[in-house]
Amino acid sequence: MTYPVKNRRLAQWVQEVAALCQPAAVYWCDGSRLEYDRLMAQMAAAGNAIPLPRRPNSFLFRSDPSDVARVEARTFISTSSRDDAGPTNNWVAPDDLKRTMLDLYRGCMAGRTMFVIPFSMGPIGSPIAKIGVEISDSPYVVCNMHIMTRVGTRVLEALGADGQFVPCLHSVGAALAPGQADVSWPCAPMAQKYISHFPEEDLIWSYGSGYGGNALLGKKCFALRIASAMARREGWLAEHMLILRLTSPAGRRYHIAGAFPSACGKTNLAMIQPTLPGWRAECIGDDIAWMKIGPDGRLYAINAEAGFFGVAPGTSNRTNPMAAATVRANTIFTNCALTDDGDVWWEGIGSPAPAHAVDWRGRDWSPGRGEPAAHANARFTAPAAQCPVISPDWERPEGVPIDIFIFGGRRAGVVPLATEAFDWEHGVFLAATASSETTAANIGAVGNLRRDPFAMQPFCGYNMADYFGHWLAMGERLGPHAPRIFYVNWFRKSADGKWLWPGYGENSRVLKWMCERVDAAAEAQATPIGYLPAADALDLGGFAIPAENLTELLRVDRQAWLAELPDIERHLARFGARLPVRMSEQVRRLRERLETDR
Ligand code: SAT
Ligand code: MN
Repeated sequence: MTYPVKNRRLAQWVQEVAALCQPAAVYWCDGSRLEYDRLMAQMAAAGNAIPLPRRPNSFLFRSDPSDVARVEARTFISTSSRDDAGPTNNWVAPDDLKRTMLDLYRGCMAGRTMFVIPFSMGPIGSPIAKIGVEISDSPYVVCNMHIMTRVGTRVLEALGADGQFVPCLHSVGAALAPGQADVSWPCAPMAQKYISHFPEEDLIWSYGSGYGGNALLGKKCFALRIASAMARREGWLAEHMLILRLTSPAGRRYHIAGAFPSACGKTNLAMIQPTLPGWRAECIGDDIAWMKIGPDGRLYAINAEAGFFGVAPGTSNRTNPMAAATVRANTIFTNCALTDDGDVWWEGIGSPAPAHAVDWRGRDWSPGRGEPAAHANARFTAPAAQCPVISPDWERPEGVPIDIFIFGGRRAGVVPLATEAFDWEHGVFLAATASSETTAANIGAVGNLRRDPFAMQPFCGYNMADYFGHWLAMGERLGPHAPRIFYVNWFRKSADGKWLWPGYGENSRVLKWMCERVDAAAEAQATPIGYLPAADALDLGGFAIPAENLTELLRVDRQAWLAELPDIERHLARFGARLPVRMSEQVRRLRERLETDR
């Protein structure tokens, strides 16, 4: 077989994978609209893509009920030494993992087409972008990759004869015997799913799942797990962050990068509509930021992706009107409910539940059923360019200069609305000890409190102790150009379980305070956990929030923080001697401030 590609390594890899997986055909994706339409038409003809007449060129898919989210328990960082993967990652030795997976891959594409998907993470030709090639036997994956990344011939041209790419092998793990009918969402049983990363050779092998980050390998697997390891080697940052530009009434621009765990509001914040008069926000990215130090010494960020893979439930004209507008056309919906008039519906979409719908499993549904109609991790895949507030600079090859980092998570108690780090090192500590209640973005229990350092716990491709060290080193390189670091919690609740802060557009009040802190124009008070907004430093103009809510939101509960310390210490102790001493020193100082400070 010969292939239409100059890159010898790519041609050889494709040949090897075809020999291993034994597909019925090999198809090279050109990334064209025609290709997308043809694949969608084929999936619609097979009954797997449901056209949505009310949203032009949009389709609904239903996954297998066992394949609805990322599977952290089946995700592996395979380095020669276990310690290099660290305590936060599942580890299997590369030779063993490869042996197991080669057995699974053997003949696994029988009866299916093997798609070769050349893609770029970041604008093609950007000095921060990188190229990957995904091989997949799922046409659903191809169409999603068309939206989420830049796919096709242009990428092969940029790759050239000897350019570097990250090989990303994916199979749903469901070979078809001759004459065997296909199911609508092929996948393998849980025990056979493997989402494997080999950071020492920049290689990704995924088997058995067709859903989201398990299967769209440019996203979490490449742009975070493999890229974080590359970034450490090469001196840059690959982070689980949204990027947004905020412009003040005076026309001053601030660029903000924010890290929050999956399903904690990154997409909403990325598309924020500020309620403060005169403030404007533009979206640059909602999930993954790649950042390099520019010639002027500042940190420049690009959005590694080209689309949004956002959580549908809770997305409405009220909570995120810009996302609602983004998904009006050219969108793939997965695991949403279908209404009788042929539109999608989900809990929190802003319209009343229909009297009848078909739920995400394809069953008749009515409001009294006691089960949600859409899966909690139902998603939309939509082109970023369709977002009404996408920044005109969102594809700027050199990126945008970051002024502010925000970290955070979902915490019903203890953690105040906003905290500013004392300095970079303290900021790295705040991020390293970030905590959040778990969400439906991973298969597992929901609502459990866990430490999610930098919102990267499921996404760091190496030992997180070394990752903290890398952040400390980046701070030293950035020096006076280092962005300010803040920690927020939009999710604090009252004793009777009500949200204390309305969130969404009102978060602009907190963002404004951060911008003013950058310009030394807002007051803060030093507390044992960091700087908090001074009593009157938040702009509350035109905003009726009960005074007691604000008091609680900005309260540092010393006893509750002292009670957190053992968990923080346990969390950091997991890293043993590899933990940078500056981090253990930070806990010691926090304890000291909490115990002695009045
Ligand atoms: O990893 S996914 O892309 O499936 C979603 C997420 O966790 O953010
Ligand atoms: Mn994410």
